[in-house]
Amino acid sequence: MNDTQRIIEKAKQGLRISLKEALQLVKAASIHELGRLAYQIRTKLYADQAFYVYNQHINYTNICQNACRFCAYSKRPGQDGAYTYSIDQIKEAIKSRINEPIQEVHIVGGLNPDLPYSYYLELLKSIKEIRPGVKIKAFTAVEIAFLADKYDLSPARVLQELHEAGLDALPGGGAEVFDPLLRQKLCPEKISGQKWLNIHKKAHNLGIPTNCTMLFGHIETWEDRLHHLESLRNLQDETGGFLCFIPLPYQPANNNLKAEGPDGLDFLRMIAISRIFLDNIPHIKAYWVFAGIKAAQLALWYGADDFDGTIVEEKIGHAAGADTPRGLTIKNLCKFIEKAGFRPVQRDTFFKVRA
Ligand code: V47
Ligand code: SF4
Repeated sequence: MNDTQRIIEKAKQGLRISLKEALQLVKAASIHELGRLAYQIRTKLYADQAFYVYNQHINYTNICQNACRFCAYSKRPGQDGAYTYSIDQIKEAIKSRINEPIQEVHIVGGLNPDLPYSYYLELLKSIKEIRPGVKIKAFTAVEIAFLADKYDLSPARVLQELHEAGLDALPGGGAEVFDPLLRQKLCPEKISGQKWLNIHKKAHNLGIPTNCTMLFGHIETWEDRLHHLESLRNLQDETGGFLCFIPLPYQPANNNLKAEGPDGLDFLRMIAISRIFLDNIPHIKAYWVFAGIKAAQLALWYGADDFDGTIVEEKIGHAAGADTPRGLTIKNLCKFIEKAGFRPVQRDTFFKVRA
């Protein structure tokens, strides 16, 4: 048995593999070997189920004081195309879909220096008033750090106050790649990887579960990717607060980073190694909006178990050239999962399955 086979056998038995072993796997194992192993792990956990959520995205502002090089979404104040939704506009957006059984509202936006702290609290409260049963997954760790800095509050206090106003979970955005040198090239103004991790840790300690992401397929190496995954796995060992990992394939259009984005095989290898390496994070999401529907269907065979949701109004990936629909009906979402050979199972933000 060679080294690669030995690592495959180890993971198959449910034993944790090291960063070095994971590197050996992604470099030496064939796509079939990686896929088979990741599929075995996901099937042991979830059989033929593939999860999805009935959700609505709201990107409340694209005005941002940062200028991450990969971002095609953000605008400077006053720039053509800059927008901020008023609380009334957000209420209208929620009311416009009140007859649909939406389970989750996902909210993220830019770091808009003109919005008062009360805007964020009111936004959450207004949504819960209109839809008391809905779960709100809102504001990346980057937005939380921005509010804490701007209003001279601790991140824990911001999280607590938002939680009291209706925040149920944090999305996983803003993680990008944790390596400091790479981060300097990708998003020099953004909070450090360590700070991103600390804010998630604080959220977990307050009982707020979170997701986590990694932006991949640009200028990073496999070493960078696996170090990033190792940081997530270490924090999860401490807190157990991550629900889901989402590898976000880089979308190359309309931004300042000169890179191509991952091809189909790279995407599948990334999904597979995520399932194999992150033995303590329950769910791996194939985010159809960024991956494309066809690649997301395939990813279910390569370790992913979640397809995300109906979305309707995605702006971040589409600004950077994603050519997927802006949203899917529940009927089509289920059809794509079934056609891929899996059983669609509706879940909420916490991955609780609807009775
Ligand atoms: O934080 C920005 C990334 C993120 C590009 O938690 C880009 O369930 C690819 O985090 N190419 C926002 N990615 C999306 C996100 C997310 C999406 C769906 C579900 C969840 C969840 C989280 O998108 C940003 C940034 O990391 N991003 N620009 C780009 N050109
Ligand atoms: Fe701003 Fe987020 Fe875009 Fe960076 S990725 S420029 S923080 S909106």
